[in-house]
Amino acid sequence: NTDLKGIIAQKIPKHAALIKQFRKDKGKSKIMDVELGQMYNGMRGIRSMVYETSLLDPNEGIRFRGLTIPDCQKRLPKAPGGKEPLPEGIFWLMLTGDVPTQEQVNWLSKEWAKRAKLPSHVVKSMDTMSKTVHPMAQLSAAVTILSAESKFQKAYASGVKKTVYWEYVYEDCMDLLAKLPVIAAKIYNHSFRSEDCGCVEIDPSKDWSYNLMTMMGYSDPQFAELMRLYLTIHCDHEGGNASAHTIHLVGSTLSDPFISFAAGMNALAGPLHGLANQEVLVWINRLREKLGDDPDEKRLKDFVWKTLKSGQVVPGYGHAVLRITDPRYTCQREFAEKHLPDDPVFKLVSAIYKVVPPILKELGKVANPWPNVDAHSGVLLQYYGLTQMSYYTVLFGVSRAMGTLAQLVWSRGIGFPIERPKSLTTEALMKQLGGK
Ligand code: CMX
Repeated sequence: NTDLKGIIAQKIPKHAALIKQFRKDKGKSKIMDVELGQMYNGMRGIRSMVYETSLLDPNEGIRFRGLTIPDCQKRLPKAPGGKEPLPEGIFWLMLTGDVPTQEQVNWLSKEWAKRAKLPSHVVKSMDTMSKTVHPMAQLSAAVTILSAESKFQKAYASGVKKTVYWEYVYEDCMDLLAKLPVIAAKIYNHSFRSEDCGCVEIDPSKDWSYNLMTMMGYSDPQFAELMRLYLTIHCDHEGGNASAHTIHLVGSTLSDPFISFAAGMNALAGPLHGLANQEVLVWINRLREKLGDDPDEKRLKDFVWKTLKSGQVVPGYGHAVLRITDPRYTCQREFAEKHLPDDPVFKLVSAIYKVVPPILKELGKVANPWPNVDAHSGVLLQYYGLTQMSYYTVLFGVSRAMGTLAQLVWSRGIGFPIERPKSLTTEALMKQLGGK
């Protein structure tokens, strides 16, 4: 069955009814106590959101609808002759909760190809944007103006009932997902390719990742495999991270999916979040300039300490939730071991992996000394020739669309209200707790 909308049309009311009953039975149950320290610490660890597409365990990593990354690598459909999962599969999984068949995934590739064309006003705006605009800002701007096409926005204005909001949100999300590779490729070509290639044509017989790669001017089938893996593993990381949470929050105001997603991209563009993948390569390149490709351990340690003493973070290390090496790091490392074991930058990344965690532990304040996803993605991209570091977060964003937009469909389907947590002033807190 490839009627994706029909499948979720059956599932949404069942889940909404389940939640209704659950709230009736347990609505007053206490989930946790919130400590004052948590309020001043970026709300870290406060359980306050419902987000259905994925769940992050500090000591195990991410699960997408119950499946780990190795599960997804094993169980999700592949491209012909390929070994890595197709991102279409993880989107289907997150949206429906079911592992898709090859037929369902092939249908999705075709469906996205069908919806991929950009309206001419978006093309024109993108083509005239200054090349000095950061690729993430270009992404945010392009998606924002794409909101002129929003079916949800028009349906809302025409007064449709709340119970069918999700149907229009679904259409917008599918349109946006279909167009994102074209937007991403246009940003790449506009910013970094000397010729005005205008070559952003989708091949409807190919998958989403392959099309993105070819529209950017690449053709290595192994790079297509990397793209599939990359776009699969960056897709979602439960709901509280800055980009997912922003999309969830803005979506809850009934802003359309385009501007909701663009808002999340502005959050992803921060160096403590998605931009860390750019920062990692910038940092590694600086290290290579200073120490060469094969520095001994002592010089490497000195370089890390110098970074820390100058008040900077070591990019790609640490996490707000995880307390282990990120499984997204591990699977990229496995990809590198298989396909580029002798690459000097990969060897350097491995050497860094040995020296950084003990140093961060020694620092005493870092909750998680282990690498996150961003510590490994840049080295793989540069190996295949994608050396333009300021572009890396765009690929992260294209992938992050899948989880966050699948959730957006569910959020409107379930009828989640506008998000509005309570804030307090320090004065009010002191009054309550008796501090000075
Ligand atoms: N290098 C140096 N110091 C670090 C550090 C790192 N990699 N990770 C954390 N710390 C520091 C924090 O800056 C903080 O210091 P102060 O108290 O002086 O401000 C202290 O350790 C405690 O922070 P934490 O509880 O361990 O971490 P947070 O939950 O506050 O922040 C994160 C998490 C990811 C922002 C942080 O680890 C960091 O800045 N890492 C480097 C940037 C990075 O890789 N970001 C990408 C994360 C993944 C993603 O979202 O894409």
